[in-house]
Amino acid sequence: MLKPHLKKGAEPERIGKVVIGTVAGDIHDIGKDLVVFMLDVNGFEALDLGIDVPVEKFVDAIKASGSTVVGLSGFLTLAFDSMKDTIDAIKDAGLRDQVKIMIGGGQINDEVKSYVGADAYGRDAVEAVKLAQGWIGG
Ligand code: B12
Repeated sequence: MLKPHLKKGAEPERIGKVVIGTVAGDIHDIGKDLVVFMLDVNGFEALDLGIDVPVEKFVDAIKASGSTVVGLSGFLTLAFDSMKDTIDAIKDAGLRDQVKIMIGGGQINDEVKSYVGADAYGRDAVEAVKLAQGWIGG
């Protein structure tokens, strides 16, 4: 009974929340998990939605958490369109102005960033942390 409370009390204050997941149709999560780990140890609350994440799940998580940063991961070329669909759904939900969106994964580059309409592309987990710090602080 006491332990959860003690643990909660010992939790350091989090800098901000980042909703993150591997986009629909893609199950690669090794790279994403490294990003989640690095965000976590650098003081962010990473809300990990897992793999093959449907667009509505991203939208719902942003609404529920009030998160201001979103991370989309994908390793397949088909992930480009899933990322675009996800960002379009975020726009359609009227949430695009309240979030910064970073993307990353094996085949991702700046050209893909422009195609999908993200704010930034991060090459690795360290860059993901730097992007989140630039947008949220910390
Ligand atoms: C491991 C792997 C798998 C594993 C995945 C295990 C897992 N739990 O993730 C398994 C065996 C399951 C797998 C399955 C498949 N795979 Co695979 N897989 C790979 C492989 C070998 C490595 C990918 C990887 O995890 N790298 C390790 C991480 C650490 O790499 P990293 O890029 O350095 O990660 C950093 C960045 O990407 C960045 N990052 C990642 N996410 C994010 C997010 C944000 C927001 C930011 C900022 C940064 C960021 O930070 C990470 C950490 O520093 C690649 C080939 C390759 N060499 O890349 C193929 C590869 C990605 N797979 C491929 C394919 C085709 C498949 C399958 C479709 C195969 C099949 N026919 O079934 C299926 C996928 C099914 C599906 N629906 O997703 C192709 C994709 C080709 C393409 N053009 O689409 C590749 C490129 C292999 C190839 N050359 O053909 N795969």
